[in-house]
Amino acid sequence: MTKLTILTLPDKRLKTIAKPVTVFDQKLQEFANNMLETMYEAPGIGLAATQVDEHIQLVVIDISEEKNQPLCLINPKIIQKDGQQVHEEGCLSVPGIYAKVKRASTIEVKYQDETGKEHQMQADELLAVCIQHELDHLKGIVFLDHLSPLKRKMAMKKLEKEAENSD
Ligand code: K2U
Ligand code: ZN
Repeated sequence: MTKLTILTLPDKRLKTIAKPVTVFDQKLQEFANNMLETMYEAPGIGLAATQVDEHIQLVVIDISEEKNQPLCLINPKIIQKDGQQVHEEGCLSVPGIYAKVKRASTIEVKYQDETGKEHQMQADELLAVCIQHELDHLKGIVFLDHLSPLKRKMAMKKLEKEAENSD
C-alpha cells in the first residue's frame, strides 16, 4: 500500500469539485486502501479523495476506537438531514486550526461500495459530522468556509503565519 500526500491550505486544488466514479475496478480498490492507510497514518477519522489531489467522489471514514471499522463511501449523497449539532472540527488539510461548526445531527446517506453496490445508511453524532465534513471536501468546501468572515480571516492569518515559520 502507498501513503498519499495530503494537500493543505492555501492549495487551490482543495477547491476542486470531484467527479462521479464510473469504473469499479482493482485500481479503485487499491486507491481506497491507500486512502485508508493514509488516513490511519495521519492520524485522522476521515479523508476525502480531494485531499490527496484525486478529484473523484470517494471518501474513507473510520471513527472506531480500535480503527477496525473502515467505511468507503463512493458517489455519496446526503438524501435527508435532520436537527442541528455543533462540533469542534479540525482538518488534515488545515493543520493546527480548530473551530466549532454547525451541522445536521442526523443524516441519511446513499452511496456505492468499492464493487459498485448501492447502500443507504443513517448516521448521527460524530459519524454524521465526519460524513458531512468529508462530503464538503468533494464539493471543494473546507470547514473554514462555514465560519464567519472574521473567524475565517483570523484562521487563514494563523495558517499563513505558521507556513512562514515553517519555511
Ligand atoms: O477531512 C479531514 O481532514 C479528516 C477530518 C475528519 C473530521 C473532522 C472534524 C470532525 C470529524 C471528523 C479530521 O482531520 S480527522 C482528525 C480528527 C480526529 C478525531 C476527532 C476529530 C477529528
Ligand atoms: Zn477535512
